[in-house]
Amino acid sequence: MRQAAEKVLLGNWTGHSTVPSRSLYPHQWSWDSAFIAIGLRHLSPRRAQVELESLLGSQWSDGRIPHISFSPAVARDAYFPGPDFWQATTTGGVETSGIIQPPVHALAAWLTHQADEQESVRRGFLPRVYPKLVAWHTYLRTRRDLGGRGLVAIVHPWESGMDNSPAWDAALARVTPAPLDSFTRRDTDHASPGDRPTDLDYGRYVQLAATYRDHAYDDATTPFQFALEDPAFNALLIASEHALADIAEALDLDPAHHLKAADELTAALGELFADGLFHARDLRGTPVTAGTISGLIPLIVPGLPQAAELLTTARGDRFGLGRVHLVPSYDLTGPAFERGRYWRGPSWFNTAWLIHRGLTTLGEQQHADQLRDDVLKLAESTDFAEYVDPYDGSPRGAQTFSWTAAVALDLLS
Ligand code: 2M8
Repeated sequence: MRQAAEKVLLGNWTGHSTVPSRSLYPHQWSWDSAFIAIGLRHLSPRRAQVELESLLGSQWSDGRIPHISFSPAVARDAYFPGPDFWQATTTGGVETSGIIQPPVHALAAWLTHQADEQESVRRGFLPRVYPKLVAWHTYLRTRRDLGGRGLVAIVHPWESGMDNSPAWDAALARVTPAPLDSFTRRDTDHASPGDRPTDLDYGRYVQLAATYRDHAYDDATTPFQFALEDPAFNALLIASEHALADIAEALDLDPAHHLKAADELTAALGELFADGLFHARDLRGTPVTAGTISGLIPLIVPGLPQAAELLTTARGDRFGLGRVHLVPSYDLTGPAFERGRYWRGPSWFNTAWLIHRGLTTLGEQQHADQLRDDVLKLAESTDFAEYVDPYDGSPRGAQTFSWTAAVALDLLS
């Protein structure tokens, strides 16, 4: 099992970073790289550091870490939307997208450092990455506090990492899609269309991204039609602020402002809690009622006041913790549930890792162990599938998928 997981990561390694999938996603993705580093640190702490540092090499001068760093070695039209669509090049000459993804990076940097502290200190890893991670969090907490309530807002479904989650349906319904003949999807060349977002979804994704691009990715002047505070995004920022506090301490710096930021974000996040679950807040529309895995991910927040209630929800009929495979991406009893379609029901390995970490921190060892066993069993039986059917565990999307191998490797270690 360990060897099989390592083989996937080695096969997807490009020399300085890891592609999520050779076929479907042939560039470097932001939150994928963070999960990949968390697994890669057991195979090679040095490579895990290179993975994170190569991603940070695509950071913009305003502090944002773009969701894709494009590889010049890959055909420009291998993935849509590619570099010609985004038209974004960093001052260092790296072509990137202009949107972001959830901030798992500081957590990944801290865990990577811990994998081999002596070597990490010798290589000067933390002093190099710390200021970049601080700039990233500063970008999020200032330019992206679009609601003025102390939470980060996402401005595109791709920014959540949970692209076609039912939580975005109402907000997306307000967006006029780009004409279908104005772009060519490449994802359905590699994965079954039934496992992927619909053409209508893609038309809207393209429209939103083009509007941001046409305003030079300026958060102050872009007329965002889509602006939501996502629980998982903010919970991961809190976990990463705690990690920055640990990093600051290791560097003999004062961690107090990171802990203060974590506390402020945790208090603001509490306002998204209703009926046993965290829900996204739509800054342009009515309250989001869809219950998704995003609403459970705050389980990873240290000292979360709502943890007990959240755990009850995870174990109930809506998410069936311990009774279905991994943790479904959307409420099993919800009207939009689809067992095979991407983020509308299937279970994912990265979110299972996050829930496992939350359960472990809460001392829920039996649930944590059961989830761990299921991750390992399914990763192997599906040849490291991108996601699985929550009822029968059958593979969906791509195979030999990097973060699936990475989180399996981490849970094995
Ligand atoms: C998926 O998203 C990309 C767009 O970023 C896509 O569908 O083309 C999501 O699952 C996202 O969470 C992930 O980071 C990315 C690469 O694995 O694929």
